[in-house]
Amino acid sequence: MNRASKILFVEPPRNFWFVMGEYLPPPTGLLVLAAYLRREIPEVEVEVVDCQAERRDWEGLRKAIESTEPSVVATSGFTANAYTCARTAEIAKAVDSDITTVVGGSHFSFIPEESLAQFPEIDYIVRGEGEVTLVDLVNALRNDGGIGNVKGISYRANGRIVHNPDRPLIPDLDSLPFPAYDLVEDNIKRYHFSMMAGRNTRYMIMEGARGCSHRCSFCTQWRHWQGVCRKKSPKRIADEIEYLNETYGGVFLWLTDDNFEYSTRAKDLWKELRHRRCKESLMLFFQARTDDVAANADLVGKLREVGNYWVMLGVESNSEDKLKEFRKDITPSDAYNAVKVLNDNDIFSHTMFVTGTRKDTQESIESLRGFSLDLSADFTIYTVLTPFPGTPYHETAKNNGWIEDFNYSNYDMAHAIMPTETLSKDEVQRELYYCYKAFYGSYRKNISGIFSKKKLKRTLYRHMASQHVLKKLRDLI
Ligand code: B12
Ligand code: SF4
Repeated sequence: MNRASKILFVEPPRNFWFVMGEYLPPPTGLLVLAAYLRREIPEVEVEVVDCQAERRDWEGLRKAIESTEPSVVATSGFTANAYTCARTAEIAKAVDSDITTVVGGSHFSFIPEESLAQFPEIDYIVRGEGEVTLVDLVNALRNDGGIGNVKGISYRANGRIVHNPDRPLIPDLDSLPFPAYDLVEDNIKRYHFSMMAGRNTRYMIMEGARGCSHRCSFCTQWRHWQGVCRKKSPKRIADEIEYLNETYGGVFLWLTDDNFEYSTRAKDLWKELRHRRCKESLMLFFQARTDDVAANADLVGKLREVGNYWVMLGVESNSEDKLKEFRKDITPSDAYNAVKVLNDNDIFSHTMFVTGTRKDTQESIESLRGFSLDLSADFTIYTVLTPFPGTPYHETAKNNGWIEDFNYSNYDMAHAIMPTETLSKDEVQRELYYCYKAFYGSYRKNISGIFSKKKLKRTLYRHMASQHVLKKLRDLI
């Protein structure tokens, strides 16, 4: 068989992030890659197996690979999912050692050397942006030569690990095809985010941009996209929203943009969406910075008119010093103003906090808890500072010997990985539980949440009450 005549994209069996309850996301990265590959090399067969949606365990995946008979198996993962990618490759090789295995995503991109040394079952790592590199790699495999010229890959050759030069970014994201949702058509009805939108509301994820112009010390995203922020045009975003809504019934649409930037895009996106019928049924989710939301109340209100019901804000800390340490370039007062803008516009306000920084003490985390309650957001997620490979923070933590847990499956921001100067790793874990307990353990707050006027808030509090999230967090101590 040709060395790359049939590509099987695999979403492996994975654990869900219990903090967010039960949900089933579409394998967006794989669908984006599949669409591009299919357009550029139409003669190559492309299939997707989504083990999550099809309820396949590892044995189920083995059977799927056996029956599909692919020449290439490709999968994707971030740090917490890295081992599931390696296991996928291992199963592919066990089915047929001639299958070429390819992985990508933010984790492998940053530590290709370590990953190829640790996982002999992985043949190629695609670093950074995947579309053009995958096409070049598949072409090289089909031609049985030219691997050395494929930019952006790492692999083994002649007993050593080789890293080809980086690949330049695609200049215009509008040039990408729509994600290949048709390849998972049978699964589409299963994608949901029941904690928020309910089980029957179709959940889809779409990209409006790649990268971020900021440089936060704990974040992998800006480096993954080479420090550059590229945006799709508002027209393209609206077309894609409309397509997902009208062709596949997508309602709860999660924009992957790490920093939506109302200041630069909201007005034009509103203009694009306001005359489209789909706006009536949409539930758009954006991630944004507090300074941007606080400074653009009018634009936030406009996007609410076209379906922007939920905004997640990276508040991170109540301490000016910590915000400086994170290189976040925001102030605690931006958080108050941003949450107020969202609440005033009847948008579900979701705040994110980081605990467990080096200087954190019991008192400082107590004060962060107080601040987070005072903000009056609808929903709050507390995380522990996690030294993701690829972040500046990882370098510092590694060089100083702060990392106590090297099991990447625990890098989900709910497991403590490091102690602080004054708190042990276990105490950091306990403090995290106290944060959630303060927010979700109050009887009065829960009752008002369960009967809130905001549908999203009602669903969330019912979920929190029924899913025993607090108990699961306590079990981590
Ligand atoms: C949607 C999303 C979620 C959703 C669904 C995730 C899912 N599908 O399972 C939810 C809310 C459930 C979620 C949860 C979590 N998430 Co999340 N999530 C995202 C988000 C916003 C979008 C992912 C996406 O679809 N991107 C679009 C695709 C196209 O981009 P991509 O995957 O990077 O793929 C491109 C390249 O990387 C490359 N590539 C990637 N894979 C492959 C594979 C091959 C074969 C090839 C050739 C190329 C390639 O090519 C692609 C196209 O160029 C990202 C941030 C982001 N902007 O990407 C965070 C992100 C992936 N999440 C992150 C984290 C930490 C988490 C959580 C652990 C905790 C948390 N606080 O959110 C949980 C854990 C969930 C779990 N246990 O699985 C981090 C990961 C950091 C890291 N290095 O590990 C990210 C990067 C956010 C961030 N700012 O740091 N997440
Ligand atoms: S945390 Fe947010 S603002 Fe900071 S670099 Fe990452 S995506 Fe950008």
